[in-house]
Amino acid sequence: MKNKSKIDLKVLRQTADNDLLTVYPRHIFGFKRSELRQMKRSGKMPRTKDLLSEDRAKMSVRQADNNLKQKYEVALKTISRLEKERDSVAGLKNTVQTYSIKQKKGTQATEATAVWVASDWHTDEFIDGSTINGLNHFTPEIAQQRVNNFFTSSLSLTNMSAQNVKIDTIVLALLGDFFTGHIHPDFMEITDTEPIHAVIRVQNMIASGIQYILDNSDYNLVIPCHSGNHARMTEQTRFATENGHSLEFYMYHFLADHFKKEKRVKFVIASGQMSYLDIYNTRIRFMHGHTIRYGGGVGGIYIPVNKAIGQWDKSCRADLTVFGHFHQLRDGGNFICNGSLIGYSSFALSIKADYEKPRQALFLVNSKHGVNCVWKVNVE
Ligand SMILES: [Mn+2]
Repeated sequence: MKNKSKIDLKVLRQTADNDLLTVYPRHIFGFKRSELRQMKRSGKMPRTKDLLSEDRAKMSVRQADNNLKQKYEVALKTISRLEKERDSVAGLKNTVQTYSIKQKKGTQATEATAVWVASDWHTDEFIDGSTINGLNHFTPEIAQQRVNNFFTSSLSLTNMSAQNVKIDTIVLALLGDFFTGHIHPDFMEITDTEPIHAVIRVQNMIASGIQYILDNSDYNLVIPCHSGNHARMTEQTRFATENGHSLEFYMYHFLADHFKKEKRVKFVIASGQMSYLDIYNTRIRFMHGHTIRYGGGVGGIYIPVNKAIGQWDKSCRADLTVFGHFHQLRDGGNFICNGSLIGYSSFALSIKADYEKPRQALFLVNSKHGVNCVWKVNVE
């Protein structure tokens, strides 16, 4: 197709039906002069419009060729990229290597003490599920069952831990509010009996639980005791003389007397609102917790608790403060707040506590690693 560019399209259009040899005899569309003469002689001279459509068809084929070529280049690049990706994935496959971890068979190089935290049982109280959206239901019979669950589950967890670390002693922290009592007139309507009967009943539950531990294990028992705010016989909380008005303080002395001949049991009945116990290198402060002021602020008990601990640490520092009262199990690092056995109640609702199932805390104090293994013992 030589010299095609020299064709004047304007002229071609004018002579579309004429003999091309007349117009451009020498170089029309690349035909040789002799060929043109031959075509003229044989009467097969191509007409301009036929030649144009033939050319357009060729151009369209060429365009299609170009498109195909572009697609092919893109396809080649895609294949190349995918091959690189495949190679890098194949490379990764060979990078995973394992090393061998040797099984540790309880070397007993360290030892631990299990701390069971018992508080906020409220064993004489009724909870009508319909008053708290069906979230909990509680009767003195259910209380008895949950107390039994507390002792059996806690012993199972302690035995399980003792498979890997030497455990000789259980600290059973009795932190108060084992019954609701009648400190406010409306509590008379939600309890099944009077405070004296309630305290005798729960005293027997605790004594039975201690006896269960003695009968089913070889652990020694250290039992720190604190009164809750519900055990008082006064209308208002008394601070310096609280124990003198507390039915729980009285109960602890009866319990200590009951087990006085048992060498494996040691009661530590606090004279004040808090007591300290050193377990290895960890100093623990026990208390009921009602002297911590919490009004349901955003962020929960953490801020008021840390504020109180900061003040108490100025006079007598502790590594860990353990208390109940707030019916919500929290491990705050420097404190452990116990859950409740009664579970979600109108009290929890009124202090805006998060909903949680009835549970009690159990943790280990390790001779080398300090406080670890903070369990939530489900008592339901
Ligand atoms: Mn309380």
